[in-house]
Amino acid sequence: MKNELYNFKFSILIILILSTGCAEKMSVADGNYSEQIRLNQIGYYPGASKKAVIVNGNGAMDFQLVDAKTMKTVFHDKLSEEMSWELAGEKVQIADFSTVTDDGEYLIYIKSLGYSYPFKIEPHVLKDVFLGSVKAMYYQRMGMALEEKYAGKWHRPMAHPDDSVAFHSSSGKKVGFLNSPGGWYDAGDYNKYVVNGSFPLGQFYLFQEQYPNIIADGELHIPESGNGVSDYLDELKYEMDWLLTMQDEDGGLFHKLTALNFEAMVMPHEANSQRFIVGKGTAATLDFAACAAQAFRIFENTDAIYAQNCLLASKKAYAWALKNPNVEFLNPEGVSTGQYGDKNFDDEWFWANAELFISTQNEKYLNALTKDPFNFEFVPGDNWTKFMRFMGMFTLLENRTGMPQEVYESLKTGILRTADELLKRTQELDYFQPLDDFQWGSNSDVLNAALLMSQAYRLDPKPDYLIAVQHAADYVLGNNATGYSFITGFGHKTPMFIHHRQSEADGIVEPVPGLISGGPNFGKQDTSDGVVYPENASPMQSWVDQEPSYASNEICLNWNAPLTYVLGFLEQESN
Ligand code: 9MR
Repeated sequence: MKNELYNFKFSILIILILSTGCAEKMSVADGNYSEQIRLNQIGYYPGASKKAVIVNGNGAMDFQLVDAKTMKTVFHDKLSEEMSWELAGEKVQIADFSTVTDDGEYLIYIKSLGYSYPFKIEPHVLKDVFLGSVKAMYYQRMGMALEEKYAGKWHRPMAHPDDSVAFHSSSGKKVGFLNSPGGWYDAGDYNKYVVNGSFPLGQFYLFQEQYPNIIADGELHIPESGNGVSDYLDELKYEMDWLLTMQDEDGGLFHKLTALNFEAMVMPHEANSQRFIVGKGTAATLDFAACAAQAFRIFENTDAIYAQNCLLASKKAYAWALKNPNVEFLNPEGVSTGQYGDKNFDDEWFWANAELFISTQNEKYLNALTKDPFNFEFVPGDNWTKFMRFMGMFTLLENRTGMPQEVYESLKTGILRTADELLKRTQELDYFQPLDDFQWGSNSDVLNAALLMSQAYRLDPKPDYLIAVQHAADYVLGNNATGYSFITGFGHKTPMFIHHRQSEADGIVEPVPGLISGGPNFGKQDTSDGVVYPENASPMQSWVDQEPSYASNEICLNWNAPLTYVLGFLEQESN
């Protein structure tokens, strides 16, 4: 990578020395790119819609597309008229180079601004970042050492064995310990939460169900590589194995395994506060029931016994929820880590009923999920409380066996309607993103909206849906009001100071790669902890690359999962 970059810069330098003096061109050789040209910093599929956003172009009228090898202009066109974009507080113009389809590496050049970052046009252009988004889950593993041969410079010692975790009184147990090893760290913190283990795992499963075994055995380079099973399944099983341990004998799920308070910004093996099994509730139990029913279908072909165990566990959880339909989780006194709370369990019931119906074909689940009108409203923010309703719908639409035609039709109509609303937004909004409300984890809302539109594309392959999903990927990869590609290690300007304990404490300059930052958050809840955002930051710019910014620059499982889906979907549908 570094060599490539060096060669690239060197060849530009030679060409520029040979050409007559041009100050802007020299600046590329210095790695001095214009941050006012916003685009997908990785690149575009040949057939994709390709639009860069030019911020404050100083009256610029046109742009050139320059071949990075020859530095010759291969395409030029007019910029769009200047528009005012309120959400970003910017004046912008669009450079549309969709008609360029030849493979290559390019830069955009605008006389008054200089060069954009170089980017590619080629098939499978997002494959590496797609793989990186899954490998990131390996880097989140606990309960095992990350060996250098798999983790490279981010290797680290064994930490958090979680083999005898004390029960907190909120769990309903008074004595004993739970053996609950493994799984992924939720985010920048070292705790694990059943709600936010099941939900992202469900999103990862959705991709596997729709595009099976896209990642081959060996492709992620993880300890299980070479066992004859897709590395994707191996990685997901690491989290599933842990989730199964969080089920109590009566079927209910403990809410989380956590220290009482968030640890200091230290390495995992230095975060040694006592951990507890905390709480037990309906949301965690139903989310687990849904995810474990999905796991039955996902592992059926590779490990039938494991698959059956997952289904049994799912039914047992569902039975507990029937008897305990309203057990809300609230952090007990003395516990201040993530709450992942929810009062309304309709979405969780819907998801569990849908997955159990498809996995068992038992009509009682179908009857339960059709008793209330379907709700198709897409609402951003705290998506671990509500997006799982859509997950249930996607599963129903994907697996039609046994489903009454009218149920199918009504789901299809509803999803397409919501997708059309989101699509309309992408055609109107600042960076072609489907979202104008930027809450905690807004990047995942952008990606979940894209995931929904990708389901619409599977139901009705209108090119506009694919374009909108592509634009959501462009958004998180750099075509946004911050000018950052939000995925660590992928792009030219990426977050270097994510709120992630290992990345902060490991002494390595680059953060752990493949993790998506939460993104702009107009709530800026961390200002009370001293985080300073740019003065008068617009909603889309309420993001800072600062380690203390847990409200804008943390990473999280349920943010990476839709990233993986969207990138994987594009890899499958755009090539
Ligand atoms: O993603 C969660 C966000 O929607 C909430 O507004 C926020 C505050 O409750 O919590 C976020 O989840 C955090 C979790 O509680 C603990 N691990 C890190 C998560 C990401 O910030």
